Amino acid sequence: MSRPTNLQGTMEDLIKVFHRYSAREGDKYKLNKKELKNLLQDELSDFLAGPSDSAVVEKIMCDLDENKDGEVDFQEFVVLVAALTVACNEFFVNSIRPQHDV
Ligand SMILES: [Ca+2]
Ligand SMILES: [Ca+2]
Repeated sequence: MSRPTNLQGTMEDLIKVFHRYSAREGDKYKLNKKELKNLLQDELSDFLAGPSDSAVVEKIMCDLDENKDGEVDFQEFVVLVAALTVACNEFFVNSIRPQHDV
């Protein structure tokens, strides 16, 4: 089987990464606070300021936990990924097209 297109591959990777962390404790399909912290630390430390700070993790957890069950499921997790991707894109667009004075 050939390697899927880049975007498909990226989506598969995203799912794999989520499950690598979510399966560690408790509910296999949800991230508890510790699992979320590990994921942020290991995977997103360049994007997020102070992922090892428990107050930061607490805030992210709170923001993401849409249904307030105290854990982050995949659907809630992709919201974070989407938000970070948008932020990255803005940075990228701004860096290749510098803003002109108005
Ligand atoms: Ca879990
Ligand atoms: Ca939740």
